[in-house]
Amino acid sequence: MRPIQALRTDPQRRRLLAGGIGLFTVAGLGGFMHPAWSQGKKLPQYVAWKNEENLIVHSPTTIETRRTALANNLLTAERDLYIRNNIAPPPERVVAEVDAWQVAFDGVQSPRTLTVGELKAMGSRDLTMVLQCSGNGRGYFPHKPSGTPWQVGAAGCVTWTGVPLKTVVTNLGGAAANARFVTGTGGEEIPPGLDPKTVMVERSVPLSALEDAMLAWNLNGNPISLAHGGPLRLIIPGYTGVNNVKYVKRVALTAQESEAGIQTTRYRLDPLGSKGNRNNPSVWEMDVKSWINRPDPASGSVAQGQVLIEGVAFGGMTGVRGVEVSTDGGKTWLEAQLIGEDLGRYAWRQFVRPVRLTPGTYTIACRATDDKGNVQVEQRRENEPGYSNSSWRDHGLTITVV
Ligand SMILES: Nc1nc2c(c(=O)[nH]1)N[C@H]1C(S)=C(S)[C@@H](COP(=O)(O)O)O[C@H]1N2
Ligand SMILES: [Mo]
Repeated sequence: MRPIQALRTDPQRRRLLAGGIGLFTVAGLGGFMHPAWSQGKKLPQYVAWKNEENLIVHSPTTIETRRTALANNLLTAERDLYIRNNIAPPPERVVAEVDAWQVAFDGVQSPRTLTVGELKAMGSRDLTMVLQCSGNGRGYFPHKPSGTPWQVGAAGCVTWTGVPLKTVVTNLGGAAANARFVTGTGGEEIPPGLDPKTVMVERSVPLSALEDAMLAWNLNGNPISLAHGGPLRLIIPGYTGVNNVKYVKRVALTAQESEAGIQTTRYRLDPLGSKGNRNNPSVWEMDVKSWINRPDPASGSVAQGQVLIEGVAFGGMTGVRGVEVSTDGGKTWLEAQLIGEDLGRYAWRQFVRPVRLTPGTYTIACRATDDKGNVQVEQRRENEPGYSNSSWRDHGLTITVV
């Protein structure tokens, strides 16, 4: 009934996994990389259960989903979902005992620690949303920022099951009077000898995010794998990937933002050529964005005649109202049709537009409009680390029709 789960608890896989975790070694502030990693394209062993043919392995801790895999399904299977880890995750055994995982709650009237078992008793709901790395689309920045050159596949659309954070906060007497942020702390062990602030994954988001935030134990109906943040993940719908803290061990409603480097100097929209600075805007809410998944130029040329242009579109904090498609690099636009189920405002929609194409070279593009009427931007917002690229021009594709 749950083939993925069966695979996950397979003893052989566990052994492989133990070997895989050993791959993580410290590489300074940049994160964790296998020193001898070359673009081997092989899945690292801790995620050997993933669908290799649907993935692009940039490094053992940065794995991207192929366009074609995103095109095939509305929801992204966990086996196809991208991976981005900053430091080595907690030991695999923590996902064998989901209900025993503990989370400390602070910045509430009655601070206390609760187990996942106790959280499950508070109720649950499903929420479908786009999970997208802040750096998705970084590969299109001409200044070649440091960091993974993701194109479109550092993103997926998945369903989480968990308890609304608001319910937990209410059960703990409500927010502390001075609360302005929701701060989540990842459960990774900090390697000895390192300053925790430089490596810990602790993110703060504005308190308004409490409205739809949740603490999730299931992904697409199964317990979340360790790779994706099991036993428990803090979900901040509409916010970029980094704000969705995996293996969350502490949730605090705080007066100040976290002092962790991942909050203060990283994930900031720093001007080109400048260093990370806490006075620059933090990467939080996602903008309206869309891209084409098919035709995929990586799959070769396209046969003349009717061509279906397919893709996905999402609004970030709202749903999408429509998508337009261009076959002439954005000079003229055609209305596309939204297809498939509407799984709520945080989910993406698939779209399709049939066009007739004769042999030649075409620049195809798409641009979405969200429910509030915001149109996807034409130009990227330049920033040194290469975050938040929603530019429809950058996401255009050149296809050859024969
Ligand atoms: N605890 C913890 N949470 C984390 C991270 C991490 O390294 N540790 N990476 C963040 C980043 S940058 C992204 S894009 C997403 C990736 O989620 P995924 O690997 O499940 O796709 O998790 C976020 N949450
Ligand atoms: Mo990310």
